Amino acid sequence: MPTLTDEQRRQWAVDGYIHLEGALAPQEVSLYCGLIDALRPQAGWEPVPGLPFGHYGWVERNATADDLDSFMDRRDILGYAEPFRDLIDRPNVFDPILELMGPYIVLSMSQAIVRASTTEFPGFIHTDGGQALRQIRVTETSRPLAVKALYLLTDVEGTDNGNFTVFPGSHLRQIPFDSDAAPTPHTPGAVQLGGKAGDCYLFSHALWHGPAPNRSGKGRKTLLYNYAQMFLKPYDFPTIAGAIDKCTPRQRRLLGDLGHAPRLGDFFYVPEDQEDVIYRRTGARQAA
Ligand SMILES: O=C(O)CCC(=O)C(=O)O
Repeated sequence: MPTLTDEQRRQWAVDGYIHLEGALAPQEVSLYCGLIDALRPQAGWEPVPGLPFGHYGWVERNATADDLDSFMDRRDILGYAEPFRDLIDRPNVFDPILELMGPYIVLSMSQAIVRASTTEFPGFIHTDGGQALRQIRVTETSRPLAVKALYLLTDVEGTDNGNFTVFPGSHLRQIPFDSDAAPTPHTPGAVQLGGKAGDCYLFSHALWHGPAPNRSGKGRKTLLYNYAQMFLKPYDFPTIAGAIDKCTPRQRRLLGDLGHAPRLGDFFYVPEDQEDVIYRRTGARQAA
């Protein structure tokens, strides 16, 4: 059953993203904000000084654990609480993802970010997937290689308030990235999106995007889940193994449990029950 409207399909093809309003109910927004706050005193993967850009190290406790509006970037969050696992395949967001990507996918990354209100951070525009994927785009009629779901947990209006910023259409047209003209949240063509806590943005890995500066006076909280075609390597690994026992068969499959001991051919040709498991068809093997 198609879940996307014609307008959403158009927005995906032309702009490279879809804005899903009200994906989470207000009480869920409160729940997830509390769970993000509760991550700070717990050990986990975060950016640490000394590591190359974009790399994460294991930290025992967030240094700013007591200031809940300060910056935090925690990766690999599925092991911390069941509600984080619920978002792996939450139907009102996952069904559109399935419609866009098809059934041969994995969840490659989970993340919680708090963008602090500060005059220091200028924003950061990029594509997803690092140096290699930055140079790879697919056509309007192709399935995406990777799609991210960004759950907004803080109301954002105006500009430079931690807005999720996009360059509509840039998933199809390259933007120079290795020069002094690298895009910023204020480069012509940038659109600083507004949204309500509970909204979700789905966007292509190839879309130039990122956070605007945040001068709002409050931290802006988000959750991010990245989905990729199966042959692409997941970005997260450690607690996926710890969390997997508590997951449903479909969630386990999305985390890379193919239902058999590892063998060559995995993540290349899919298991015979892949579509049954992913579409949750009656009779799908429960052991997956
Ligand atoms: O924090 C944001 O608004 C965007 C995060 C982002 O750019 C990303 O997850 O790739």
